[in-house]
Amino acid sequence: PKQLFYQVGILVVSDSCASNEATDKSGSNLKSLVNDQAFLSTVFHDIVPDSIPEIKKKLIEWSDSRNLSLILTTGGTGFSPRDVTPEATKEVIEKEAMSLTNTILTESMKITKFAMLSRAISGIRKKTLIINLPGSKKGSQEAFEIVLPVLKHALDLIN
Ligand code: MTE
Ligand code: CU1
Repeated sequence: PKQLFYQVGILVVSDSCASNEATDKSGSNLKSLVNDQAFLSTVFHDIVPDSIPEIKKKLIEWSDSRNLSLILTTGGTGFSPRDVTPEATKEVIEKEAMSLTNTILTESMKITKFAMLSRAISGIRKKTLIINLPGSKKGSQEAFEIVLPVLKHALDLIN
C-alpha cells in the first residue's frame, strides 16, 4: 500500500554529541529540512557514538524492525581514527548506490575542496535507503539538498 509519506530516521554519529559534550546542530537541522518535504516525515532522531557495532545496531533496527524508508546519517565520514560511519554502513547495505555517493561528492566539490575528505557512501538494505552525510551542519545540509531532487523517485522505486 502506498504511504502518505516516507518515514525517515536521522542518525547523528558523534562521540561528543552522544556524551552530551556537544549539542547536535546537524541532526536538528536535517530534521527540519526533512519535515519541510511533503513526502517525508522524521520519525526517529537518535545519537550514537563513533562505534561500528552501535551504528550497525541502529541501522539494522531502523530498517528491519521499524521499516523506515530512509535513514540519513550525519558525521563520522572523515579521516580521523574514530570515523567509521562508512565502514558500518558498508556492513549493513545489500546494494551500493554508487551514483548517489558520487553525485554528492562531485557537487560538493563545487562548494568546497574539503568535500574530498568525506568517505561517505550510500546504499540500500531491503526497502531502506541509507545515505551518509558529513557531520557539519553546513555539509550535511548541502549533501542532503544535492540528493533531494531525486529522493522521492528513489524511494518510490525501493518501496
Ligand atoms: N561536503 C560539503 N558539501 N560541505 C562541507 O562543508 N565538509 C567536509 C566534507 N564534506 C563538507 C563536505 C569536511 S571539512 C570533512 S572533514 C568531511 O566532510 C568529513 O566530515 P565528517 O567527519 O564530519 O563526516
Ligand atoms: Cu573537515
